[in-house]
Amino acid sequence: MVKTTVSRTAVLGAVALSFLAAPAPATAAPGPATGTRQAPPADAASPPAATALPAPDLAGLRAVLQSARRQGAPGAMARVDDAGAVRRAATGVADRGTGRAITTADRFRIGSVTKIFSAVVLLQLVDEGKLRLDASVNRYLPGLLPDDRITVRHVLSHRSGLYDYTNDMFASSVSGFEAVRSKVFTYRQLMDRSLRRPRTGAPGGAYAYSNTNFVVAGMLIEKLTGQGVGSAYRARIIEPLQLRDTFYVHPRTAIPGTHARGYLTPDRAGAKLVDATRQTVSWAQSAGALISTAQDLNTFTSALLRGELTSSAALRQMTRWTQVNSTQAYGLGLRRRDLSCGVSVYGHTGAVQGYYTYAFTSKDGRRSLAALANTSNNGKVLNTMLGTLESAFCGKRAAGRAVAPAASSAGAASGAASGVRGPGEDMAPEVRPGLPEG
Ligand code: REY
Repeated sequence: MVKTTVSRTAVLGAVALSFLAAPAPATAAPGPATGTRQAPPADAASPPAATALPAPDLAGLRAVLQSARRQGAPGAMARVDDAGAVRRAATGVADRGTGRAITTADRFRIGSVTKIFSAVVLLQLVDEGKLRLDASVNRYLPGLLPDDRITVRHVLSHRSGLYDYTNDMFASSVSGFEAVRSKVFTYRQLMDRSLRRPRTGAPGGAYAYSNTNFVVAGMLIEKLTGQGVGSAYRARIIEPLQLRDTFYVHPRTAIPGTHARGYLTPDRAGAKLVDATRQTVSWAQSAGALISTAQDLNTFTSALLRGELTSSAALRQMTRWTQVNSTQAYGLGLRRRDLSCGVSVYGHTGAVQGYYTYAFTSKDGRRSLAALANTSNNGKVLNTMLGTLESAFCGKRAAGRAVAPAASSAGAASGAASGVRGPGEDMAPEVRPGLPEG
């Protein structure tokens, strides 16, 4: 791909320069006590080996998307980029008003997939010698956190113990959303909402997903680059990779260009979906406010795992894992999911009102999947969409598993036997979706 070749050269040039300027990579800190697994870094200098993965199962992928629709998503789509070959699947509508069919070219809100972008910027700053992963956050942002022991690494791996303010904000999904959809928050205001609550754990302790951590990440980016996060994403990731459909428009509320509208599922069973498309996403910002497309997300996750965005030392730091549960681990702004066929994939999920996103790539970055359902607050749909990963990376070996309907509670829905887990640790406990009746 010309696009990737050109940008890759440019990015590698920048990485090489930053290495020359600042040869000291992050010092290796002891990992968390439980279940770390080191993934070898992708070596940016040598071409990746051919992917030895089962062929993607397009029929299985379509079945997953149709299942998500039956469970309440107005539309669902997925795109697989596999070493230059593209596979697309889509069903349902992008817009319930006009009835326009959803396509894999539609833009959408990617929610917490944004966290990978924030982490990449910070790891680039580590490469440049401007940030140390094991330094106290307060060293860079004096007085911000109530505990000097909280490090940059703790924040990026969700082991800071900082309370997730979205627990309170979205305890009630629709009224919580309506209360913030037009609001513009400063990072300080979001931090205050977290810090007025007790911390959930000791610095460096257990993994506990919290958006607050990536508000801190945004503040670090602003402090160290002198730019807003949108400018930093653009200069360091969007332009080098030529991501033409990726935007940080905060605090503007419209998604530019052709996009899928997003529909929030109310907590009350049977209530009408709420069109949540227009919002500032100010409650998330560097934790979740980017807009993108499936193609751009595949380019991005692939480039990251191929070592094109950071040094290999930095990627090694991003892929030092804290085990989350039997099928998931978290690195630095990056999630690893272990699929039913034994393949591990690397990326993130996203959940902002109206949009569920999955964006993952293989270890060598040669096969990537991005999938969207244009609804949220629907545990069945979130769980079902996990099946897109199974179809994309396990192929027919995942047959019969991916479309299994969610069974019981949100935390462990339907997965135990198949190795597919339901929505569990991807978001703060109080804002995890319930499984609607029926
Ligand atoms: C926010 C609530 C979940 C979503 C969250 N999102 O932490 C981050 C992410 C940015 O992408 C909302 N849920 C929904 C509720 C539940 O309101 N009461 O599902 O639209 O992980």
